[in-house]
Amino acid sequence: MIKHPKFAVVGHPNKGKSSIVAALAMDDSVQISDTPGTTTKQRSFPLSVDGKTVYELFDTPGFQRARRVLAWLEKHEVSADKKQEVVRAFINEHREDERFNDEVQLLEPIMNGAGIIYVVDGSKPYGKEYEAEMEILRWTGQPSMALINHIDDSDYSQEWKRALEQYFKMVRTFNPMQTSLEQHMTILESMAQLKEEWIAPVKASMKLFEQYHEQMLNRSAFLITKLIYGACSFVEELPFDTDNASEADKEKIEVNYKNKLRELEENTQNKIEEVWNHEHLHIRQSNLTFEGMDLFSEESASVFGLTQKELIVTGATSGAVTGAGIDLLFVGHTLLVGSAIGAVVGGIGAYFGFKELSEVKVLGRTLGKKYLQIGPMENRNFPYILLGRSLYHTVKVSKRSHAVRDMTELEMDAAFKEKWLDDDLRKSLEKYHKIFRSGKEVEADVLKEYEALIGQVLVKLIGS
Ligand SMILES: Nc1nc2c(ncn2[C@@H]2O[C@H](COP(=O)(O)OP(=O)(O)OP(=O)(O)O)[C@@H](O)[C@H]2O)c(=O)[nH]1
Ligand SMILES: [Mg+2]
Repeated sequence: MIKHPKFAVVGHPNKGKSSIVAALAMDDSVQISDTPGTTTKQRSFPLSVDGKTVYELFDTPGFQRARRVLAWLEKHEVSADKKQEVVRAFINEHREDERFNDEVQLLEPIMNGAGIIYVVDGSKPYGKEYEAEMEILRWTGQPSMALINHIDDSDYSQEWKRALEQYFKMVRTFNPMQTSLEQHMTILESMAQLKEEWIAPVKASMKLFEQYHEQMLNRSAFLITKLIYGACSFVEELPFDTDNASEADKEKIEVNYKNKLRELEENTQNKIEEVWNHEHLHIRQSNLTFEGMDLFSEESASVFGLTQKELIVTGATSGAVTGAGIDLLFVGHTLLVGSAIGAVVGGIGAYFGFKELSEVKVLGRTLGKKYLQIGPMENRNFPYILLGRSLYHTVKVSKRSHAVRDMTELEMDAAFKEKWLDDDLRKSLEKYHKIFRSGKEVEADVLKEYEALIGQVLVKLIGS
């Protein structure tokens, strides 16, 4: 069996080496900080998929005394085939030497057979001081590539490329703060090219990755489907003892109902974060949230919900309103309020706002006990809002790199809806939302169909 490929991530201090290890090994335990010299020891981070190690990355300290080391090596004038031995001799002689701890640590995995990934910061100018580092790496004789990371916005990548290309046969740009399957695959592709023996195992790991990615997409689609169906069909009850339910009772059941839906959404978000391997977010008790943008807010409805016109058009698919009818509704730019449009479209009112999510009904039971009931969801916009939020959250989680350590809120992208929802899809979705809202038992096949639809949307948004 071929052993899995190993790569040592090396470079100057504080250039994002550990961030790259965290992103590529998908490991949150990698130490990252803006203090130079954070990593002081080499450490291996194997990446396993289904219990199989696909590759192993070594996080290493940055070069500290590159010129001194190079001077030491160069003192031993040898032919090219002996250079590796000189590097080995350097390691052996300086193992206990504090001054060269970092160089010994970073050279060791390389001399044990790891390929080299040399990391630079393309937002800082190139300088001659890096040449000693690259020269040392050349002495190791190991296959190598360079990755340009951009810690800030400035861009010196052209001068970096010119310099790096003299030392490395492959130079790529990589952003550890953002992950996508595509970026990961491109880097793996380059890694495979470093050494002939690595082509097969790296290709195999690419295959595994794609499968893994597909699994994560499918599981997310399943969870989102469960949420939309669960939330739309959910029914809340509240018993009351007096003859008539009080206003307070009615308010209470509405509050409970909304809270339950919020809770369903949050539970789903947590599960999706687990699917995408972000368990650490829970440990910190702060996951990716729509901070300040409640599920039942106007803002949420305007970013993720359907517009009035879309609602009407979607309603029209059930045959209630013709094209002419729609124009009539918009005469003089005066929009009819929700219930009025509802009346025209036929069927349920309350398209806008959240006061009318669902009617509160008073129901009786045997033995004279009465109770209030709210749900299933009557508001037609609600499933689109909840779905939009779920998709948005999933996209953000899937792109969130393991190198990102500070928690941020989801910043809003008002154009998000255009990226996934078109007329056809809306019509397809409406068919299912209608079933979900009906409160009737839904067959497993129907849920599977909806899940497939959501799966396609996720592929479009995240990539396959
Ligand atoms: N904005 C941004 N910050 C980055 C990027 N890459 C790294 N950083 C930040 O830069 C700092 C250094 O990153 P590390 O990954 O710890 O760097 P290192 O090269 O391992 O540093 P040492 O172990 O100290 O040599 C951290 O605060 C990172 O969050 C990037 O692409 N964008
Ligand atoms: Mg580090």
